[in-house]
Amino acid sequence: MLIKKRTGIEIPSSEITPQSVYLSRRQFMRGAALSTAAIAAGGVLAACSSPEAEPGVSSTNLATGSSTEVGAVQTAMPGAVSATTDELGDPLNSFEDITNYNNYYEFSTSKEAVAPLAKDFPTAPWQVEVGGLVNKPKTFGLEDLMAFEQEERIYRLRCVEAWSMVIPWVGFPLSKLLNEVEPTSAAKFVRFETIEDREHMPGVKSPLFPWPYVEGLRLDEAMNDLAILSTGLYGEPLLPQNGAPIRLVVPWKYGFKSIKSIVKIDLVDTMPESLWMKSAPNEYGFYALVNPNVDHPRWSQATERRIGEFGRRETLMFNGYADQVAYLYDDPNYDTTQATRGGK
Ligand SMILES: Nc1nc2c(c(=O)[nH]1)N[C@H]1C(S)=C(S)[C@@H](COP(=O)(O)O)O[C@H]1N2
Ligand SMILES: [Mo]
Repeated sequence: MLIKKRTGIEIPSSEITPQSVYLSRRQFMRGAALSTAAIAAGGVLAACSSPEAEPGVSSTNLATGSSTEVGAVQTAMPGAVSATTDELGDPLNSFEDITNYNNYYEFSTSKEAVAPLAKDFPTAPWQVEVGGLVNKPKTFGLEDLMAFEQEERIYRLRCVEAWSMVIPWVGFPLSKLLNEVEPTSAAKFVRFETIEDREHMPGVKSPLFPWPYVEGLRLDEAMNDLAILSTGLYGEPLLPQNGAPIRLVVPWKYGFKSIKSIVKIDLVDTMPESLWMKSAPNEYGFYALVNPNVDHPRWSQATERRIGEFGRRETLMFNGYADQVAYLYDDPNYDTTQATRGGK
């Protein structure tokens, strides 16, 4: 995985309206993106914020040191990222794919319908209430979330439906937010909740699902550096279809764990029951670890379709992040078969 630090801006929260927070944020993202791209190319790559790729301009992947032709990659905004591939050498998915092929059941169960339906979803002002078993409960506004140093993280996203993408997220480690509220020793799990906005989300009228969307992590999983809260992608603020203004990204687990548009985070002592555990406990479990050896009851998980590619590729254990996360599941009594689907 590529981790590139970016410097955060400090906006005095008392002096700004939510709208200006958003605008400052856009400017920040663009500025940060440009300087990162210039560094990535060793000064060779001209800063470019246009959505068109510049054919033949080379950029260096900081993780692997390998060079790639920007023009050969489908990136919509090459100037806004520090690399054109993930650390395995696979190209980033295009901005177009990432923002038009979405799972977000609050809007629609059709992936292509989400973006147009979510277009006017209001993402500012926004608050995330963090509480439960903590010493310092706090409600974070957008400006508080943007005050965390924003980093670029290029991660694979593997959906349980067996498709995948490589996405250049912008965000910050979840651990930073959790440390700020100081979980007590009784806290064992983190429970996340998505907004339930009946006015703007046509899908929540569906009685088929137990809204709101809820997900959870064990506290030690949540503290792992790979778990981030994302505020953007391709150097731009998140669009509503990707979970604006703030969503979780846990790349070693199936995509449904990466809950969107979070309004509530609670530290709890028992395993939270997610929307998917309630709706289909035999198919979707709490851990949901990406595991090519454990099939979904209705399809194989051995391979996946990378969006934008022909054919299929092999699915990697923990989605290719075993070195960073395998220790979390070392317990000899731990049953990864169960962990991948239902149960503990
Ligand atoms: N609130 C909410 N979060 C959600 C979902 C959803 O329907 N509602 N879908 C999940 C699934 S199944 C996947 S694969 C990812 C997709 O994220 P993306 O659309 O940004 O690629 O979001 C996850 N987070
Ligand atoms: Mo998914």
